[in-house]
Amino acid sequence: MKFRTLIGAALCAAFAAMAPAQAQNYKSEYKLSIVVGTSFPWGQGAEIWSKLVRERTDGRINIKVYPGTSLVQGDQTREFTAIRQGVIDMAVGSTINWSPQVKQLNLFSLPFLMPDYAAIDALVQGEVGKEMFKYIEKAGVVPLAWGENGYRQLSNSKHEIKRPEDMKGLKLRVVGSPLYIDTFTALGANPTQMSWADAQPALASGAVDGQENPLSIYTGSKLYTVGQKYLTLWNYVADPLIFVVNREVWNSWSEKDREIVRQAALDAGKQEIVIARKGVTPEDPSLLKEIAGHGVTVTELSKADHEAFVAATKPVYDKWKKQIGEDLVSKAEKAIAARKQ
Ligand code: X2X
Repeated sequence: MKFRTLIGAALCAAFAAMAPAQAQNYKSEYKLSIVVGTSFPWGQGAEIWSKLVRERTDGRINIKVYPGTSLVQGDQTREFTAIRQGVIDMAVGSTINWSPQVKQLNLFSLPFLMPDYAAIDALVQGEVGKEMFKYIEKAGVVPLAWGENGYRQLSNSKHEIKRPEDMKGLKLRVVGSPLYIDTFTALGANPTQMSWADAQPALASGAVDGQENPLSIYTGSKLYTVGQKYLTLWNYVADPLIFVVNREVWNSWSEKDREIVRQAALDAGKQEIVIARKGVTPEDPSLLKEIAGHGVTVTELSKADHEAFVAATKPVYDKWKKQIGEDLVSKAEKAIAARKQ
C-alpha cells in the first residue's frame, strides 16, 4: 500500500514536471484566418474545426477565429504568405486567394472545368487533391483537409446577362488572380481586382457594376440590397477551401495532438461541404427561391448560351493550362471524365 502510494506520488511528480514543459510550447491561443464572417458556411467550417479541436484536446489547443482576413488588414492575397511566416497560425482559405503563391491552385479557376459537384469531388477527394497538397507543403504550409466555398455566380446592377455580349463594358470586381482578369477581359467586360473588404463598399457606391461569388456569399452579404438585382447561374468556376496550419506550429504539437487536429479538420471539412451545398443544388434550390423573393432576376443558361461562354473563354483556358502545368490539368480533365455521376 505504502509502496503503491510512493509510486503514485512519483508518477504524479513526473507528470507535473512534464506538463509545464508542454504548456510552454503551446500558445495560449492560435489565430485562425478566414475571409468572411462566421455565419457563412465557410466561417461555420472554421468554427466547427475550432470547437472539435478544443474538445478533443481538452483545451490544450485553443483556436480563435479571425474573420475578414483581419490579420492581414483584409488583403486576402497576402494570407498565404502570412501563414507561412507565422503571422497567422491556421486558416481555412480559398484556392483563389492562395494562387499567387501556389500557381497550381489556379486549376480550380479554369473556366468551365468542373461541370458539376461530382467533378469537384473527383478532383479534391482524388489524386489531384493529393498532388495539390504536395504543392502546398512545398510552399511551406501544412494542408489537412478540403472544404468548399462554392460555384461562383455572376451578379450585376445593370441588366440581365445571358450571353457573353451582355457583359460588354461592365465594370466587374474580381478576386486576386490574373486568371480572372483574363477570363473577364475575354468576355468583353472591364474587370478590376480588389479584396472582398473593398468590394462591398465599391458595390454599394456603384463604383463597380457587378461581381462573382458563391450564392451563400451573395445572400449572406445581402448583395441584393446594394442593387445587385441580376444574377446569372453559370457555374463557371468553383473554389474549394483548404484547412491548413503553419509548419512551426504544427511541429510544436505532440504527435497525438497533430492527429487530433488533422482528424478534426477532415470532420469539419466534410460537414462544411454539406452546409455549403445546402439550398444551391438541383435537388434543393431553396436558396434560389429566397433570392428570387428579393426581386432578383435569376437567369439560367440554355445549352447554346452556355456553349457561347465556354467558347469565348477557351483561349484563356488553353493559355492557363500551360501556366498551371499541362500534366496536372490533363490529370484533372481525366479524373473529371471518369467521375461517378
Ligand atoms: O473575395 C471573394 O470573392 C471571396 C470571399 O469569395 C474569396 O475570398 C475568394
